[in-house]
Amino acid sequence: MIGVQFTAAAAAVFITAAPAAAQADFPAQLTARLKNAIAQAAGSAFAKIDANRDGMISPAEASAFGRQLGGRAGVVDGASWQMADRNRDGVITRAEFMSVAMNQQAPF
Ligand SMILES: [Ca+2]
Ligand SMILES: [Ca+2]
Repeated sequence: MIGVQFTAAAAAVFITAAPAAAQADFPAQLTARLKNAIAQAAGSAFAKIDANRDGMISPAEASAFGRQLGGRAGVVDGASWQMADRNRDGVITRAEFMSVAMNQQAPF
C-alpha cells in the first residue's frame, strides 16, 4: 500500500507540475523522474557505505553499514552481495551498485 500511495502522490505532483503538452508523454516522463530519484538515492547510499571513498564497497564496509542499520544482514547477506558483485572480484563498484539499484524498479 505504501508503494501505491507513493506512486499516486508522485503522479499527482508530476501532473500538477507538467505542462499540458507534456502529459501525453506522462508514463515515460514519470518513469524517467523516478529513475532519476532512485539514482540519486542510490548514489548517496553508495557514498555512505563507501567509507574510505575509494569508489568500491568492500565486504568490511558493507558489514559496517549493515551494523549501522541495526545489525541485520541487509546489504551484506550472501545473495545480495553475489547479485551486486557481478564480476565476482570481491568488491562492489559504483557501477555495480547502481546497476542493482536501477533494476529494482517499482512494479509498473
Ligand atoms: Ca571503499
Ligand atoms: Ca565487483
